[in-house]
Amino acid sequence: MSGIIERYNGFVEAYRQRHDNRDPGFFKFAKYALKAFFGYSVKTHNAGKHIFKGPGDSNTPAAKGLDSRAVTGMNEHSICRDPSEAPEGYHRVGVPDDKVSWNTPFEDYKPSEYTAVSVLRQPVWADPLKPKDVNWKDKAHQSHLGEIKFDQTGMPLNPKGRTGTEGRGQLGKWGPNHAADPIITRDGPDGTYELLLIKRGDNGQWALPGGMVDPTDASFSAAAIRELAEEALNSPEVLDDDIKSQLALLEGQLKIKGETDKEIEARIIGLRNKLVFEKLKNSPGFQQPEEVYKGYVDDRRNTDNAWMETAAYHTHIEGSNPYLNKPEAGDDAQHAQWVEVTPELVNSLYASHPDIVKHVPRIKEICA
Ligand code: RP5
Repeated sequence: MSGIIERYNGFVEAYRQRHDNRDPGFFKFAKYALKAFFGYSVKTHNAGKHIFKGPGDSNTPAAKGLDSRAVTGMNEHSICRDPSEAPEGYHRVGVPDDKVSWNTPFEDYKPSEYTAVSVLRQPVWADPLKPKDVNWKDKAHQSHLGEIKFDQTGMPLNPKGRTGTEGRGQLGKWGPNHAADPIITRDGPDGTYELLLIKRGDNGQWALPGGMVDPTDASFSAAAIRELAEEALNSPEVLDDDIKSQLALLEGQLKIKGETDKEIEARIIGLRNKLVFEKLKNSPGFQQPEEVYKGYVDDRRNTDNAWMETAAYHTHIEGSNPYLNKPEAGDDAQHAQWVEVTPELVNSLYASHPDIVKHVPRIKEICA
């Protein structure tokens, strides 16, 4: 069994390296091909389409019904405007606080355009190259914040306003990109309160062990539990005899069929995660996790046309849950562990996670 686990970890590392590896040659080719065949410019931008002349102009978002959702508290929309927070490949132009709202004219606004090569290659999780080819009625493209607004060229508009970057950045979908986040707490020693966290593989920040919703997830809460299993429950200790024997059986069958090591690893990971998820969702506290937040995430990957939204679910672990005793990182997380809740810790969490976890009354109280 340890062989399976070692190969599994090796597969994850190899996947991570492949995923991070940008290909400038391909990017250059894609840029010219897209422009030649679709008239779609990757690097240039059409500043004119974002020039809104004023409240009386029939092309202004206000005139088209973009409501006060766009005028928001700046703390909800500051990380995704901050050039120093931007992931590799993003070049954000400055958006002053008083020019964030699409309702405010910003004649000189020239956002830089960026869509990652990994997205332009159109993997299964990414949308078509142009927003007009998206099925805006499908479930995956509905926003927790209500109706999505578009500019006059058909580009979806970030409901919290300008970010200094247009395109999709690293996000696969135009408009909302849905995630689900589990908030798992337990009582620690000496009256302390603990939160199960991961250290993110991309920027090393502590974060909730959440991730993107898959089309196969039955619900947002199921997605949150699946992500918890994938990102934080990779200790061999969570593999009970039943799971071990099912994995060994699958490995044997695949070997007899002559599958490659790579294929075997991928299938073992898939089955392992599925079995841990099934057991976890039937364990105490996980049948009906409490939804504490549904909305926008101020994520450093957001752009004017693609942004993160999440639904977060709280479960407090009473006593011992064998799956959660010894967290161990998996998927794209570097590290997983129970961490004592302190105001400093909470305020240092990734993206909007500080605000999201404060929806748990005890965490809010500790941070007050
Ligand atoms: C955040 O990014 C969400 O709240 C969620 O925690 C996470 C999902 O993105 P990946 O971890 O899959 O990159 O915005």
